[in-house]
Amino acid sequence: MTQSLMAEIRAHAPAYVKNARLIDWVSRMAALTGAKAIHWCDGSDDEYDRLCQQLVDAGTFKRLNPVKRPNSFLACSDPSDVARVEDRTFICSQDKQDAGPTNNWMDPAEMRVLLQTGENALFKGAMKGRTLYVIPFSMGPLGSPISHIGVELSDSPYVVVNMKRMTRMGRAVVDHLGTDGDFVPCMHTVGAPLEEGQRDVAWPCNAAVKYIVHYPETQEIWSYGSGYGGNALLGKKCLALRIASTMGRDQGWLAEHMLILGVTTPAGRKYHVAAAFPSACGKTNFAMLIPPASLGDWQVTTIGDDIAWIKPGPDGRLYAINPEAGYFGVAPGTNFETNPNCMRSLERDVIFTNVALTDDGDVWWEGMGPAPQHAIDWQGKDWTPALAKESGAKAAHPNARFTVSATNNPALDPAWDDAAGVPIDAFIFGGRRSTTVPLVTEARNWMEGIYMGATLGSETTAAAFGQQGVVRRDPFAMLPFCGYNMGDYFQHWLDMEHRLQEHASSLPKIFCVNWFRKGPDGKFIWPGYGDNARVLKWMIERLEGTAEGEGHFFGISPRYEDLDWNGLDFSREQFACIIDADATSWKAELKLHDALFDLLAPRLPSVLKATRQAIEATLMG
Ligand code: SAT
Ligand code: MN
Repeated sequence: MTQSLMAEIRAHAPAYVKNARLIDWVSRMAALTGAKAIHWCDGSDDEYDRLCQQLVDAGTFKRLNPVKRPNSFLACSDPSDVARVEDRTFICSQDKQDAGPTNNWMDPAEMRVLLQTGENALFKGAMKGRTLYVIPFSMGPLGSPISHIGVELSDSPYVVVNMKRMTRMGRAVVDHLGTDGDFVPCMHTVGAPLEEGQRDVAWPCNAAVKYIVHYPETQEIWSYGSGYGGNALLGKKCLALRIASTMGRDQGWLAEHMLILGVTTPAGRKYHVAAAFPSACGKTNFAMLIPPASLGDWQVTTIGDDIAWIKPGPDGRLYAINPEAGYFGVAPGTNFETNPNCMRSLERDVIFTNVALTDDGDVWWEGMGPAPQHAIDWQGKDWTPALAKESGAKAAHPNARFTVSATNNPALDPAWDDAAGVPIDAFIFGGRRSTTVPLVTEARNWMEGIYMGATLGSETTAAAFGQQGVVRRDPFAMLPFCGYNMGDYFQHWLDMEHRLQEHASSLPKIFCVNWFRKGPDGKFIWPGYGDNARVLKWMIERLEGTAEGEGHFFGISPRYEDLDWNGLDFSREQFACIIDADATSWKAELKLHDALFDLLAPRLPSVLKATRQAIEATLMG
């Protein structure tokens, strides 16, 4: 870095930027990437509007019909860039064992050569012909003791406008940083430099080369080649989960792939529940659910739909914040029956990605409602119901998303932005399992609950690139998001029990659920969605000590008479099909647990193995 370039960048930084480390880093990154200009994002609505218009002019965005969908846009990505790329995601810790067998690892020094310092380093000249956007953001309420600040440098204006919706972004964050405040540097390029006179494409990315890289020890993120979702909005999975999980390990707190919801009982008592489900398993739907009126006056409010940062408070309870400020949710399957609150959130000020465009300038996706006679699909081709029938062509990509501010959600909890967080009363672990796992089971103690989280399995979905519908172990729904060795992560959760018990207060209860059991006809048996409130009600009554259940080999599940069936026609026989845990399938299931435990063996806490043996012994008995 030459003195003169440094001075030039300092001159271009707005006067309010006083953080020397930030200015120095931006200068070095501008030089490395060869960006043609630097834009310091102030996070204003005005800036958002200007960038959206710029994206419209560039062909990345289509402005939707302002009467039907005010101030909303549709972006369609390159077909090579539609989901997170787990096989291109790396945890570059010094010691390979610290990344563990469930993460891709590369030596940090080697990775730096590849990305930054080598002769053909990928970031060298990567932003040629493009503007480098400086995106300061806070994960969590600005100034909360649970929050952390990041700064993303990106050559994608699409990223900027998404970060505006998803985080607290802009000048206030830089003001908060002051002269020497700390931040996590997040470097991002779409990896598509523009030569002099070269025309840009609507969705620049690098179809061939992608790297999503984390250095946990130095707390840095480097992302190359993708403009999509968790690959590019670096505050989300990269910072709020992979980097934050290592901070949590070192500092005694938890960064989790969990929604947070508030439940208010008819008697007016308020509880908070955090629930881990893998990507695209309905976290957003659960976080916004509307209990059926037939249950009485139960209310569910949303604190977060994807990520929870959870810290022990001085009273020994766990307090959670949602580090995000918006939702990046799956569109397909969302409709006024499955998630009315979500549909209302999507009425205005939305960025849609990879859904279909209707002839009247609105959006449509599979499972939204009646299909239009004609639409333009997410790849820009003509789509009709007849064509779909013939070829199975989807109008929207199965991982199509909406980006929207949390404040659009009519069920937003009044405490969603509370810097102190909300006290957690229960944890829920759930996966997408068509067999084996019962509708709901309560762990009898912390250990049993940790076992449920650790052995969570789910059938894969379109949220990640790769084969869909196969069961994979997804411990705590964190497999793609844990920034360190999964065995150490289990130990960290186990240690939490002692940390909290020092304060002699009650630990949250732990439950495991499965909404996705299928009958012999291949159809889901449980109605799900709003009716999941019946299960939630049982859990809350268990907390209050007013509901019964029946113990079995890995916990306590409700009997038919323990759930509230008011307003739902669901037979004893149907219930038997989704609550049973039969010995034969569980012996096979335990073998799958073994496969995970063997993989993690060098650092697997021995109590997990012992719990597994105890379950088997009861099964055999
Ligand atoms: O693309 S994201 O990683 O943000 C979505 C998800 O997988 O949950
Ligand atoms: Mn997620």
